[in-house]
Amino acid sequence: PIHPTAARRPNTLVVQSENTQYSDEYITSHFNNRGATVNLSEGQILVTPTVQPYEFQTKRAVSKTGLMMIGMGGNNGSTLCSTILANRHNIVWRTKEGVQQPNYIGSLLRASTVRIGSEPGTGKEVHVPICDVLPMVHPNDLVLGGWDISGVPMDKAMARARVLDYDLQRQVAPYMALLGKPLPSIYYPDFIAANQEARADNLIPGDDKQAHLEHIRADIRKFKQDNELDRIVVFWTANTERYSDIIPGVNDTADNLLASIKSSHAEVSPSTLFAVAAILEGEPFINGAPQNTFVPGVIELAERKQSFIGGDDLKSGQTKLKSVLAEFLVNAGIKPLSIASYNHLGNNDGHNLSAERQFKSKEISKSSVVDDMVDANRLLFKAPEVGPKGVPVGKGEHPDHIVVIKYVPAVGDSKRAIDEYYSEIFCGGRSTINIFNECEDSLLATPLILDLTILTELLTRVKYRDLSAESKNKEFAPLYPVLSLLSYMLKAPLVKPGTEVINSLNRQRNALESFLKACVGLEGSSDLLLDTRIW
Ligand code: NAI
Ligand code: DG6
Repeated sequence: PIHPTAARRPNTLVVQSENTQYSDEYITSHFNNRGATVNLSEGQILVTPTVQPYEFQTKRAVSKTGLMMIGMGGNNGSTLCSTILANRHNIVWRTKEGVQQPNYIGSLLRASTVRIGSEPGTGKEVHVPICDVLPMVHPNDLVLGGWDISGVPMDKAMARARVLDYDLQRQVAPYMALLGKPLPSIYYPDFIAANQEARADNLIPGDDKQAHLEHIRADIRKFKQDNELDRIVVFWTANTERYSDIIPGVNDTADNLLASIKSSHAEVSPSTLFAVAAILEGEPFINGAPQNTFVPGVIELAERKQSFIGGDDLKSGQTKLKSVLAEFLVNAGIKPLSIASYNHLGNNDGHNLSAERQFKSKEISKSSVVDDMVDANRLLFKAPEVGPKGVPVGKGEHPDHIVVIKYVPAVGDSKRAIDEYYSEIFCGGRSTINIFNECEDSLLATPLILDLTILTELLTRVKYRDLSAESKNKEFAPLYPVLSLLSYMLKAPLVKPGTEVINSLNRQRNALESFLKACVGLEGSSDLLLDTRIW
C-alpha cells in the first residue's frame, strides 16, 4: 500500500457556479475582493466596506518541473532527494518500531486539508487535501539536481548527513548514487563560516563573478534542456551566509547590481549571484536560508524581468511554534513580557552558525516573528512615540526577545529547543510557559522545501485581471514577482516593498487557503457557520 499523503489523486474538485469556468486549458474564476478602508478622524473610526472584482485564470496542465538546489549535498538537500526516491520507488524499511512506509507527512499541501463546504442534509463538513484544490505537481515527479561546493556523491552525502534510518539509507543508496555528484558551485569564503572550508572541493574555477553568473545560467539551461523541463525552481538550501552590506551604487538597483557582478565586486554574495542567474533565466528562485540574498537590486531585477522570487529562511520548528504561541497570547489579551529562545544542534548547519556573522543572519530572521502581533495590539503594548514630523520614532513597546544557538556535535540533526514565554496576566499576575521541543531538523525542513517548490510552480501558472471600472489594464497578468503567499513556510517572509509582513501562522495559512479557493471561485467560507448559530 502507498501512504495516502504520497498517493496520486486525479484533480476531481469541480466548482459548479457561474463564477467558475473550466476549459481544457484553464480554470477561470470570478472573485470579489472584500475589504474595508478606515479613516481615523476627530475621535471617530470611519469604516467603509469595499469590493473589488477580479478574475483569476489558472493553467490546468502542470509544468514538468525540475528542482535545482544550491547545497544539494547538505542535510536538507540529501534528505529531500532520498525521501523523494523512497516515495517514488515505494521503499519500505524496518525501524525498531516496525515497518515504515515512505510518506509526505509535514507537507502542508499533501498532508493537510481544507474545509470546502458541507454535505446537504446532514450538514457534515467536507475537507479535501490542499493539493486537490488546484492541479499541482506531485513531489515524486520533481526532477532533482543542483550544486554543492562539496563534491561528495549523493549516496555518500546522505550517509554523511546521518538523518535517515540505516535500513532506508541502505535501500535508497543505489538510487541516490544515480544522481551522481552535485554540480560544482561558487565559493566566496568571506560569506560562510571559515569552518566550512574543508568541504569546498567542487568549485567553478576562477574569481570572475560575471563568468560565474554565465556558468550558472548555462547550468540551468542545460538541466532544463537535458530533462525536457517546462520549469525549474532554483532553491537556496546551502549554508547560511553573512548579511551583505547594502551599498549605494553597488547593489541598491538592478543596473548597479549587474554592473557590480561585471566588476566582481566583493559584496556580491554567492546566493545573490544564483538569484540573479535564475531571474535572468526566467526561473523562480527561493531562498531557504536567512541571509539578505534579496538586496534591493535583486528585487528590482525580478520586477523588471517579471520573474518570481520568495524567501527567507525555512520556518520549521521553534519559530513556527512561536508564530502560533505569541499570537495566541496576544490575541487572548495576555501580555508577553519576554520570550527567551535557546537551541543547540550538532549538524553542519549548527557548525556554520557557530560563527558570529552567520549566527547574526539567523538571529535576525528568528527575531522578527512576533513584531506584527505586538503592533496589532496597542492595548497591551504602547505605540511608538510620534516625532516632530508625525513620523513614529522606534518600534514602540515590545517584549524582550532573545535568540541563542549553540553547536553541540553529539546531537547531530536532532535539534533541542527551549523557549520561555513570560507574560503579564490579570491584575499584575505572571504566567510562565516553558517549552522543550526536540526537532529532527532536516525531516521538518524537507517537506517545506517541497511545499515551496510546488506552490511556486503553481503560482507561475496563475494570472489575474482587475475588473473594476477604474482599472486601466484589463488583460490577464502574472502575479507580483515577490511571492508572499509562500509566507507560511518562511521565517522572515519577503513581501512586496511597502506592504506589511504577516508573521501569524494562522493568517498566513488563511491567506493561502483563501487564494487557492479564489482561483476556483470559492469565496469567504468563513468560520461564521451561521446556520449552526440560528434557529
Ligand atoms: P548543511 O550545512 O547540511 O548543507 C548546506 C550545504 O550547502 C552543504 O553541503 C555545503 O557544502 C553547501 N554549500 C555551502 N555554500 C555553497 C555554495 N556557495 N554553493 C553550493 N553549495 C554550498 O545545512 P542544512 O541543514 O541542509 O541547511 C541548509 C540551509 O537551510 C542552512 O542555511 C540552514 O540555516 C537553512 N535552514 C535549515 C533548516 C532545517 O531545519 N534544517 C530550517 C531553516 C533553514
Ligand atoms: C538552529 O536554530 C539552526 C537553524 O538553522 C534552525 O534549525 C532552522 O532555522 C529552523 O529554525 P526554527 O526556528 O524554525 O526551528
